[in-house]
Amino acid sequence: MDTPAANNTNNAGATADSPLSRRAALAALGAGGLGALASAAAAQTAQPRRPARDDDDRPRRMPGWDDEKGEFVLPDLPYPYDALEPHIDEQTMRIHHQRHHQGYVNGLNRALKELAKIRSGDGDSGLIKHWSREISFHGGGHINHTLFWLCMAPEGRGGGGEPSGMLMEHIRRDFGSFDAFKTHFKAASGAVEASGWGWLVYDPISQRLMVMQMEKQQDMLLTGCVPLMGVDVWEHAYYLKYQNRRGDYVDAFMKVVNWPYIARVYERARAGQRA
Ligand code: MN3
Repeated sequence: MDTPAANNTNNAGATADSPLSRRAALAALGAGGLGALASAAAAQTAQPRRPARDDDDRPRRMPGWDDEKGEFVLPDLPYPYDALEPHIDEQTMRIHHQRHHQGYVNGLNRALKELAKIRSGDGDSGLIKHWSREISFHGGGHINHTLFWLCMAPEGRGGGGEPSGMLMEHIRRDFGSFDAFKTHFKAASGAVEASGWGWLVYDPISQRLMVMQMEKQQDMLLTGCVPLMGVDVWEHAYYLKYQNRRGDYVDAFMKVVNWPYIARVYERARAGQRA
């Protein structure tokens, strides 16, 4: 199976201060929402790195989009379906990825096609609002899940443990301690009403880390914040194994968090802020 990393042979490998990374990060910070999430996903393409080149302004590739087809696509997982066992079970991962995430990809592509039809005069312009909402919902689903898979790694092989370096320093600065952050994150994620997400985000105005809730796939996230780490707390993400014990599932998620990846996303977000 191709991994997203293997598909991303055209990543720029730019340093934090190169023109390309500044542009990408600025675009993300300016766009907020889907754009910010997309940029965060692009940060994972920094592997493998090539030396930065000033004239290298080729577009950064990221999982979830097929340039040739001009469509969003389901990205491969960067690990096998059973790799997060026993914390996240294989059946949940398979259904979540192949059914739920694929559904959002399909819904997003459909909405974009319907809007293109309307623009060409071959559609019902009264449905622009409907299809725009579909983009927010399914686009949110696509980007959130693309990031979610990248936020995790098998325990002991990139997943679990604690962050290090600047990310850890700033978690301690902004939450008091890593334990206090975990308690806050678990409580916020556990308290999302109905279906939604818990996120660790970087706020570019205060230049601080924050924990936020997201309802559904797209509501309540502060515009301009860069999502760093998200946990899906829709029931489809945990019900087969954890039933109604959402807190146990969030604890399990913390055992497979890919902190090195999240630290790279954070570096990129901060580089954009300095530019
Ligand atoms: Mn989901």
